[in-house]
Amino acid sequence: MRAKTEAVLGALGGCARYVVTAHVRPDGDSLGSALATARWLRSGGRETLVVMRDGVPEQFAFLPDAGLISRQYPGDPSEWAVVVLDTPDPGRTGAPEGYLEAARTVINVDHHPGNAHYGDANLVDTCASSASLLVYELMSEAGHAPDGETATLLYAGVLTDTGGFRFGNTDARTFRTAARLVEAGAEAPWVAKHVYGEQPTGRLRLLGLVLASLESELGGRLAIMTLTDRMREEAGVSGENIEGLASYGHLLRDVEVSALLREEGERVRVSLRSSGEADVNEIAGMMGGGGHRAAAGAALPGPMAEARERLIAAVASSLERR
Ligand SMILES: [Mn+2]
Repeated sequence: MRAKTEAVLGALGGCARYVVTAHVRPDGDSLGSALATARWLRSGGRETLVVMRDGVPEQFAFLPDAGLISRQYPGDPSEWAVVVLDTPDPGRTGAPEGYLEAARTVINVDHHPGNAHYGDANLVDTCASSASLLVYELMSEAGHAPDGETATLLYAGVLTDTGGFRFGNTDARTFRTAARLVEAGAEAPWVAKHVYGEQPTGRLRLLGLVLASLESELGGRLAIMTLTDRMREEAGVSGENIEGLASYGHLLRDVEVSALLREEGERVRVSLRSSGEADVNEIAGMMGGGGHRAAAGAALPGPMAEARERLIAAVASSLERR
C-alpha cells in the first residue's frame, strides 16, 4: 500500500493540468472526494477541471464548488492527467470512448471491492469506508492541511458513504478521519442538515408513497419498496431524488436486506442496503450489478413484477448460503 500511495502522490504532483472525475450518477462521496481533490491540486498551482457527465444532483448542490463542475470533458485528452475517484471500472465515468486511454496519465483512487486496478497509478483500499477518506489520508501523507471547505467536502463523503455513520463499514478509521476533518474546519452540522434534513416537499410526498409500498418477504428478512413513474407524478418529483430511500426498510425489526425497486424506462433499477451481515454486493452481482457489502445496486429488465421475483430469488439464495 505504501508504494501505491507514493506512486499516486507522485502522479498527483507530476502534471500541469488535471481532469478530476468519478462515476456517473455521482453521490456524496464521488462529489466530495472529487471536489476536494480539485481544491488540493489547485492549491498547488495545477489547472484543474472537475467533470461529472451527469452534473450535480440537487441534493448536493450546496457543496462548496459544486457550481464549478462541468459536464463536458475537455478536448485533447493527451494534454490532461485524469484522476478517477470512487469508480471501480473506468467505463463508469461516462467519459467519451477512448478518452482515458489517450489521457496523459490516469490515477485511480477507490474503495469498491470490484475495482479493476486500472490506471497508471492506483490506490484501491476496499477496507476504506469512502474514497473521501482515502483522499484525506493521501493529503495527510503529503503533508497537505485541507482548508475548511476542502474538509467539508471530504466530511460529506465520509458521512454519506457510511449512511450517516450507521452502515457496517463505520469503523474507528472513519471516526478518526471525521474528527480530523472537523478539526480542520468541516461544517459537520451544516452538511448533515443539507443531506438529511431540509427535504423538498415533493421528496417527502414521494417518501410517503414509497413507505406505503413497503412489504416484507422471506419471513421478514427482506423488505421491498417500490417507486413507480405514477408515484413520481403524484409527488410532483421528476429527478433522481432518491438518495437514502433504499435504507428505510431497516426501520423494521429483523430486516437483513432492504431493497428499493424503481421504474426507469423499460428497466427496473434495484438499490440494496444491508443491515450488517448480508452481503448485498454479492446479491447485486447475481443480478449483473455490484457495489459494496453494505450498499449495492443493479439494473433488471422490467416489468416490475418480474424484477421483484428475480430480486427475491437472489436474496433467498444468498441468505441461504450463510
Ligand atoms: Mn464511495
